[in-house]
Amino acid sequence: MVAFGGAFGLAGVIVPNSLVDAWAEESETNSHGVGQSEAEQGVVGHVLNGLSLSADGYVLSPLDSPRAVGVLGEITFQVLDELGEPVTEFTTAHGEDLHLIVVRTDGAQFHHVHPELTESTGIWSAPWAWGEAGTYRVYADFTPTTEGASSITLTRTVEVAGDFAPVEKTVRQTTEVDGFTVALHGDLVAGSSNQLTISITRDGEPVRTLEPYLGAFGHLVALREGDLAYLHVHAEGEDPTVGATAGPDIAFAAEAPTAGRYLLYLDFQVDGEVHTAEFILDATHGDGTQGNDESHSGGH
Ligand SMILES: [Cu+2]
Repeated sequence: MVAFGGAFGLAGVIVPNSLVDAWAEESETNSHGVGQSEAEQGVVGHVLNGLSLSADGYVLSPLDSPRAVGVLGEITFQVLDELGEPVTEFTTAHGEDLHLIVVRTDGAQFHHVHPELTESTGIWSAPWAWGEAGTYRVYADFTPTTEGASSITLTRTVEVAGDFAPVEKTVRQTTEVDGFTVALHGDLVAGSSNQLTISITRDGEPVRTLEPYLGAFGHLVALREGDLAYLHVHAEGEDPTVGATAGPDIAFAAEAPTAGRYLLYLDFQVDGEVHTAEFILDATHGDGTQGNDESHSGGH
């Protein structure tokens, strides 16, 4: 079973009604992985995304960004090919040629932005200021123009000088953001696809005016605590048409590669504004036992 960012394997195991759509960024628009079996990938178990600065011959260059907290500047980088040449053409996926996710390693300070490409140089840039010190993981999520290419997620670490107090990562299934209450129902289970439903209310009233954002009513990024492996899940159902609205519930099919703790970030749009709701969830073992229980650490 391929899951958790099996960007190439996913399409090959798509089941009717696209349950496994989960965990693979852009699987519906880039379902080119057909025929590439796990065996061909030479991988036993899950293929995880967002753990390396290189993949499939592509390399994420070092990033340049403001040197200190609170300084407004730019974050810039290139995607390089195997010859070290900057890549200047990409396949648009979910409305953008490249999605940049930035998060501190404690899960705080999450950002999802869309930098601009200077085609003559292959340099991506976005206005940037670090809000707090700490160690950050930056993920560049893109799809090459190569025939049959699947999306790729490359990552690097950036250190921002200064003191910081890591936030505590306790399970959080309901969260408040910008006046919205966002509740997540359902369980993450290792090795099997499960439905997660997210319900959005404002002042106690269900929100029925969710708007499509980048081609879906909701984008869910999940990071595995411990290595911050990356996955990107899109809301289930038909791709929304322009002008369509949805809510208060959005459903996702999700499968965790292992038991343990996951950090989840939902991007949703209401009245033209994008909001990000953060959750922390423990995935259970397939047999229903808790994943993050310390008492298990020596037991398996
Ligand atoms: Cu994006």
